[in-house]
Amino acid sequence: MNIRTVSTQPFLDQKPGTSGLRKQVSQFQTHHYLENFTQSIFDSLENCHGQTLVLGGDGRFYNRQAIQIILKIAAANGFKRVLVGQGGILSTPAVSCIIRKYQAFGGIVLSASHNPGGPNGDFGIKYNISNGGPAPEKVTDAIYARTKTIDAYRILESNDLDLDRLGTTLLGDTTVDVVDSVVDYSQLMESLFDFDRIHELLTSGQFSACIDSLHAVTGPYARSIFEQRLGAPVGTVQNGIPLEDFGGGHPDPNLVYAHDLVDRLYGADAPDFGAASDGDGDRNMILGRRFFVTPSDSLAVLAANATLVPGYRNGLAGIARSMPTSQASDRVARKLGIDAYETPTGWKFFGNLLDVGKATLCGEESFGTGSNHIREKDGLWAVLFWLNIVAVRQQSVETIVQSHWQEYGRNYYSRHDYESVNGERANALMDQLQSNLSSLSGQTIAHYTVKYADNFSYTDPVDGSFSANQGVRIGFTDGSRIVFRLSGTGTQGATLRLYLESYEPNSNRHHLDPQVALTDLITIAEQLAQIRSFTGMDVPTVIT
Ligand code: G16
Repeated sequence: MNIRTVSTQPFLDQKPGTSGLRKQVSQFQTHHYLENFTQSIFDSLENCHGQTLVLGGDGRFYNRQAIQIILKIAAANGFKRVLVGQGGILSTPAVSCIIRKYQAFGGIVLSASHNPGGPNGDFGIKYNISNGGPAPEKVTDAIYARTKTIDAYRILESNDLDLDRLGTTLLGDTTVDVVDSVVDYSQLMESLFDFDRIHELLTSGQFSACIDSLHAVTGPYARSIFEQRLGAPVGTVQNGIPLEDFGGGHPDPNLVYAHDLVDRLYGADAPDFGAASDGDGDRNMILGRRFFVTPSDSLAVLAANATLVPGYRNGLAGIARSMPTSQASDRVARKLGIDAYETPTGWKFFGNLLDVGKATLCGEESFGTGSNHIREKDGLWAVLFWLNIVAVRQQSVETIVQSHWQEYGRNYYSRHDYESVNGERANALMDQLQSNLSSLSGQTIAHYTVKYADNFSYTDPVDGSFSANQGVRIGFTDGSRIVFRLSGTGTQGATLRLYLESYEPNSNRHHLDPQVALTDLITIAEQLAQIRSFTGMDVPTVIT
């Protein structure tokens, strides 16, 4: 066995963001760049000698090359076994599922999630710990610290492995198992949902669905689960073949980027149900016929209906949401008499709550929903959850959401993104907001009175870890909110996110377009933050 120690120099831009390290492909292709980061991960783990690692990615450009490199570094660092998805393909939820099922030490997911792919697109790498979830900040901080001092990495000299053939090979002293990408995940789904009922629904001839994989990782999972196992007609899954550049698209399941699906669901002869997922399969968007379910509402509806689903029949321990996510799920928690948690943005903050059984369902406004079945958000899980509810209630998506609003009131919600803003200007906007916060409390703006104005911080109730500067929030006495934060997942310039929420108890006023219902808050946000002048943009890039 020939292990080479290669001298290297640190790169100073390897700080993991909201979800791992994301950069343009060209940056990852820089000599030693991926190698440095991978070695830094392994150096910051307690002892990876003799351990099992799970490895896979969303199939984007550079996935296969990166896997070959990581396999050789893992072998040189003494891992006993690596489970790698066939063809290098594993969705983020599947990695989480496999880590837990096989009690692996951790896993590496190669993805830049919803960011575009291809040679000119983005690439990413993130490390997940033994609970199957994203590494918490103390681990990512340690990785980052190591990237700043690294001077060598170890790599096995060996030929590339055949990633397409299932089976076991030896790489130095490391056993590499190329595993089926879908089967473990699909078994887990079958253990949670009423597959017989969903099968009945999908084969009844009375109900049609369209699942859009956006040429990203969920294609093989969705075809296997919905078309082969659950009997949906072939063609129910569209854009189901993972492509290295996602067919030139932007694998982000929202109303702007999943336009093929949106056109179908809002067109003539629209199907009853539509769903899309993102690059690595952890996000979801749910649509009814000519009806969009906001991710915040989706979490609330799933929570309110959870006992209709076998895996959640015994009820929920608690519901957690990220701070900018609407408060709709808090109302459900209150009614159910269970705890509601508010965490910073980033799935990693749910890990402890799930591990100790404080929360069962979690969700984020950024099209992420999930539960304690794994430690990542899970796109196809959310689709199955919705189909299970529809199958039991025998009602349309729209009727289910509207009756939810009737019972709980409607939390009007929208997010405005300003992408590719000059980084300095974006920071200046946030600084200016921050410096005015203390004077805002008690002020009346238009007909809103400010109840609190602060920069959100969070103390983890399980391990006491503290996270500051998680977003500026301005809350009003009627429960409305405006939140500002800078995204931690972009790769070019800064992305300003503006989150808007108002509460409407009166069901006669539940039919408004959210942009209309939120007009006053949009005006106040502009007044407070001077978005136009700081960003130089008159309108947001994306509104969801
Ligand atoms: C990641 C995180 C999510 C977060 C989202 C948006 O999702 O896992 O928890 O909500 O980014 O983060 P930001 O607002 O900082 O861009 P994904 O699907 O990109 O891994």
